[in-house]
Amino acid sequence: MDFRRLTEADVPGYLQSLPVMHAHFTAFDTLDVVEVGDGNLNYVYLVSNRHRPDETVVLKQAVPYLRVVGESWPLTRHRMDIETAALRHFRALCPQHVPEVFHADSDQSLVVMQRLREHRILRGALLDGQLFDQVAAHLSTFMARSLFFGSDLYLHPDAKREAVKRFTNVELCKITEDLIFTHPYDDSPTNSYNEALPRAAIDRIQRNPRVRAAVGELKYAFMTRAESLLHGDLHVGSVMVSADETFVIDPEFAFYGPMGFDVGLLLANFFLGWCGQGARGGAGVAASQRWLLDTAAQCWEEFAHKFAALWQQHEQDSGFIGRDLDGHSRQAFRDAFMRRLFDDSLGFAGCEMVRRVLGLAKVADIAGIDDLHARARAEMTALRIAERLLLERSEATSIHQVLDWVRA
Ligand code: SR1
Ligand code: MG
Repeated sequence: MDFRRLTEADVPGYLQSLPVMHAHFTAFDTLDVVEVGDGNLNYVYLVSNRHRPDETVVLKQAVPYLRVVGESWPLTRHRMDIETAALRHFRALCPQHVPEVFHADSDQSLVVMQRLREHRILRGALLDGQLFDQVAAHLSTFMARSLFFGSDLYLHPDAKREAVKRFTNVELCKITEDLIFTHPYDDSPTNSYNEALPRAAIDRIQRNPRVRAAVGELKYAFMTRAESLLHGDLHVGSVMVSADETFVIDPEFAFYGPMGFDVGLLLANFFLGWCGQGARGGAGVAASQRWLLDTAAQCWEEFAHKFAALWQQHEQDSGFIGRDLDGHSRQAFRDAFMRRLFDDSLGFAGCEMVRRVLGLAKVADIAGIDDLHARARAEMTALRIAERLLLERSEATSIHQVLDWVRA
């Protein structure tokens, strides 16, 4: 069937035409549909039976252009096939942290999935001052399992190469290459700057040869190092939370890339939240900022621990380096690997922080600050932290040292 963008009015009829939806809804003429897509790419409909609120799903549809820009930025709808495949893949690895897919329609570039009724987008919840005990434990599990089981440390090389092919995500990787690694470092027309942000602060990043070299190195790693299947956009807007549960959503940017990219984006978003909270001030700021840094540290430490544990547990099966002649070579390889992963994560965190200040897609934590001078203070702090992450990452001996850089 030819592609057609569904409107709110079309959704009940579309769902009724799907046999699988009859197990979810007892009626289709009492469905309420609300479009809530506040993301940059797609349309997202929340559907619920007004007489039975527990009968509810989410329908997400890709359009052949970038929604945030409009039809002048065409984009194939292939991203929805990637997103559906990634949701299914991650769900199989972490059913407690990824929503279930009920139906996928490649022709219409849409997916119908589990609605997380009790959950909120983590970024918004944090901005409202909510704090969550389990987030680091849950996200570190998600990252450890997704990054380990997608990698050559676990998969047979043939299966890994097939997976790299399957998850080749040409257009969305290009968006990331441009928006994260290229445009923020030049006066690109896609950039936008807070008018109160001093030009010197922008130049300090854009005209710094060492920063540009560091970012070049990270961009090259992003483009060439197919280590594992990444979520590809793992910021706090891609996480939904309740008091007890954490779900990772929106993996349309999934592709085979360097593991530190996922870890780094997540760390960066906690740091950006810290910068924003500091500039906003007000009651509860100290607790929120403490939570953000504790959560960042816990995410890294628990991730590293869980990832290494999975590796050890599966080492006999994969025999990645063959015989361990002196009894230490496997551990030596693992230690060097984890060190590099930490280094990469910090570098990618730096790139994410720069692009959220200078580039096209901002974060509400900072861009939502109405007082432009207060916003500029947050932006300058973020750029200062980012510069350090980019230039000094290989000198950091622990995540706690990095937190000192954030607080400095
Ligand atoms: C134009 S797309 C901008 C950003 O939105 C997504 O969430 C990704 O972060 C992308 O870079
Ligand atoms: Mg998204």
